[in-house]
Amino acid sequence: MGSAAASPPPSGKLTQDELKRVAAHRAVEFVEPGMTLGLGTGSTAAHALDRLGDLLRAGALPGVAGVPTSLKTEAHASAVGIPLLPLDAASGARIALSIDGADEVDPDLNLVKGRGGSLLREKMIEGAGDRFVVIVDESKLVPRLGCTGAIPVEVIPFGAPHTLGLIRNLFDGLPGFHARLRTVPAAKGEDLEQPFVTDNGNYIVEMFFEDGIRGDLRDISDRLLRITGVVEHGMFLGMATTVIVANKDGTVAVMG
Ligand code: ABF
Repeated sequence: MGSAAASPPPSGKLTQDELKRVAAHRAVEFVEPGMTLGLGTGSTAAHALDRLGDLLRAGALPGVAGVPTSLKTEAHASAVGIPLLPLDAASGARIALSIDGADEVDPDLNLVKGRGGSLLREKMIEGAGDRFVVIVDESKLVPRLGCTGAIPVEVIPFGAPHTLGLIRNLFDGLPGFHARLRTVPAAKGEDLEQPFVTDNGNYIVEMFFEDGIRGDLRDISDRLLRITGVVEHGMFLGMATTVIVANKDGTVAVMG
């Protein structure tokens, strides 16, 4: 994948988590005093929250506040002292910049997000802002979306097995395709796995494609969203304005 800019490698071999931190810190360099930020979810975005907290405490970013994309991020941001705002244009706080991780990034900078379960709030908040900076380590770069795991779809709990059936019908006969309801292990004392429940009280359908999803992604997106019962899906098409990739060799590529 091409890159617009690459910085020299830091010395020594970095772990995957250190690579995530490198990408996150680079993204935080885009933050300016007074900005309202979209605050992402996941282990990469967590590094950005920590860095923002440090800078805020040092007085380097006066007036910065954030809109959290999940309850977990809300708790983390509060703990590190980032002032929080709701997603509400009426507050006058337009989101200037969102920073978040991704599960996959394709060569057109389309993303799979939401394997952490927060895709709906992420899409609402990151879609509402002026700029969306995605932070990943190199392992997230893929030739096609859906290559490394599920593409999640948030559905309402009512009739979820029915909605799952309608999603399956969309890809009927496609070799290697399967879909299932995401579950969590049975709680102590319970026999059965339970559906995973999102921050919005919804369920997640996971779609799996052999070698990734092929075809017109916008058309597929439209067809998914036309299914009554589907709330949103985890393909973020044309939304990323910048992707920051921390490479195993220690270089950082800034794309977009
Ligand atoms: C969020 O966190 C999600 O949309 C994505 O599912 C995940 C990426 O996680 P990590 O940064 O922990 O790899 O951004």
